[in-house]
Amino acid sequence: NQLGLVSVGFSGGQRKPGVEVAPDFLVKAGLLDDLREALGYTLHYDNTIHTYAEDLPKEDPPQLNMRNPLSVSAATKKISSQVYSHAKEGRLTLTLGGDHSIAIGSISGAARAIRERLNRSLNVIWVDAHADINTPETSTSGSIHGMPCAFLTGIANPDPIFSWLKDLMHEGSAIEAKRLVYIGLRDVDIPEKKILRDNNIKAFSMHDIDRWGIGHCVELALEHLAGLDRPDIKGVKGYIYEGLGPTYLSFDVDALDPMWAPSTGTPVRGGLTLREGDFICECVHATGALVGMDLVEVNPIAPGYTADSPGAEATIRAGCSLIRCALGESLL
Ligand code: DIR
Ligand code: MN
Ligand code: MN
Ligand code: MN
Repeated sequence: NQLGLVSVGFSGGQRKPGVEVAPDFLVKAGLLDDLREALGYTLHYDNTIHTYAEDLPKEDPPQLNMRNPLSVSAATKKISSQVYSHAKEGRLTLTLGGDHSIAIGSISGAARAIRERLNRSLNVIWVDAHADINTPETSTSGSIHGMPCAFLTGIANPDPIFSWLKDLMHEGSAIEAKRLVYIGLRDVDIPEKKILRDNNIKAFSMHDIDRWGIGHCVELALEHLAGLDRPDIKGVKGYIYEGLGPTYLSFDVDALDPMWAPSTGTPVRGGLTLREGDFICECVHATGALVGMDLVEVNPIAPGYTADSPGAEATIRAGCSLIRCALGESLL
């Protein structure tokens, strides 16, 4: 049970200060002791919350409708190699954000290691209120945390800002669009809806979850991914999805309803309960196919909150709970 932890204190993928302090608060809430003592992981951690300050340019004006493009590129390039170093040793990786732009790094690094070690393609389960699949052209905010899925799938051209990403790509993408599955969507921009349709990307919105229940939606999501590698096997035996390949879980805390996770940059009402979020994480853990996880967008000082406010504390506690569930807390 080897776990590689990367703490990322970076907020340049969006406009609200505060997500960069989240790893500090998650750690202070006792997360590391839980991982080591309750869950029995051997932790590989440099005890550093990386800001990549020495890599960031002094001036970073918007380019090609992206805010802080050079900073996000420099930080994610480093994150990618940090996650890769852990994953190439066969460790499960946990990346604590920071905003969701950091997934450009964590997922590209994990995908590279999985391809080199196992010669397999990485599956990604993206749990979020948002699809984060704008291209620089379709984005109305210019915030790169709304674009990671476009860069990872090759739907957005990494050149010239993320040109380093091309070295990690295989046949035009870091991850294949068919291996990306969303859960929890409810605030998807109009051009993003077209991107999802045009690329036939699997998504379970809050509407689907209301209609079919979280249990069935998670089952369908896992069946879809498992079927990509073993189309001959249909159905589920317990939680063993035969043939399910290495799978990455990228969890944006704003997937949860603001009742459970209010202290985040872009809260959207009508989200998952904490229990539904924990359930998704438990199911992914139970497959045995989880190779890495992000927990992003916890912002203890989001507008209207202070770090010691009940809303911020609830959000931090929710983040810790999601991580523990993905790493096996609920096993009996
Ligand atoms: C919006 C909001 N779709 C954008 N995105 C996110 O800025 O592109 N908010 N990710 O958390
Ligand atoms: Mn989001
Ligand atoms: Mn939005
Ligand atoms: Mn997100």
